[in-house]
Amino acid sequence: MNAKRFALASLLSAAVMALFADPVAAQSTSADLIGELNIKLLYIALPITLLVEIILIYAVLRFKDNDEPKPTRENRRLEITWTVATAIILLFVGVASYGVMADPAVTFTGGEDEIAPNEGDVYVQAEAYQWGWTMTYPEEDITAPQGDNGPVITVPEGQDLYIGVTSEDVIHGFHVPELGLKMDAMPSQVQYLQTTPEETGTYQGYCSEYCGLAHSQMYFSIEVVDQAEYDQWLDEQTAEESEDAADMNETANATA
Ligand SMILES: [Cu+2]
Repeated sequence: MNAKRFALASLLSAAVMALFADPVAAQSTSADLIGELNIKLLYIALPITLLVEIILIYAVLRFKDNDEPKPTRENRRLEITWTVATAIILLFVGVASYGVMADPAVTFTGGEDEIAPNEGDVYVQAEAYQWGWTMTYPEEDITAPQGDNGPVITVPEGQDLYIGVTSEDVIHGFHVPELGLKMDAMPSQVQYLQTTPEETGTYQGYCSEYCGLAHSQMYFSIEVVDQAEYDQWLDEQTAEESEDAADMNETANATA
């Protein structure tokens, strides 16, 4: 392979990689941050990979028939260059990663009073058990209905969403890959997630911590709808809950 062809092949593979790394439309602020960081790191890693591979292949082709290899000579300038270059790259990776990890949309460290502080914010409590999820809206006093694949959390687009994740028994994991959400569900401890869904749709959720026999069946989903649809859904749920309560009262009265 001549140098021209090699350069062309390198460029082509770089283009293909960039194509695959092209971010899909951001579904939430959390997924946004994580996706952007991924791309930034890829742009650093790509040229380094190409440079190393080119030097390696060049060295193999150029010196493969060399019968009298000479020992490497010390080159202080080269050593200083690669030490400084590595330090700069690591510093960039560290600063960029810290910026994302310190963002509340990735790591929420706020206290109780910072949970859903604004009007329109939604707070959902996700309680895991062996083997399923109980999803409740403590402020509205409703429980998320069951869908075909576990409970369905309905939330409005463009509003801050807070999720308190906890467990009844063993350690589980709350994971919605497309929304960039992941949090361990620990018994007797509530840990919070914060995000803003930016795209309507249905997002599949999983248990991400192996927790026993039916671990693989611990599905749930998050349904992101527009505000009007959410308000309507909320009204329906509230009406249903009070109907259920009335039914229960009637049954209790009838048996009394
Ligand atoms: Cu589980």
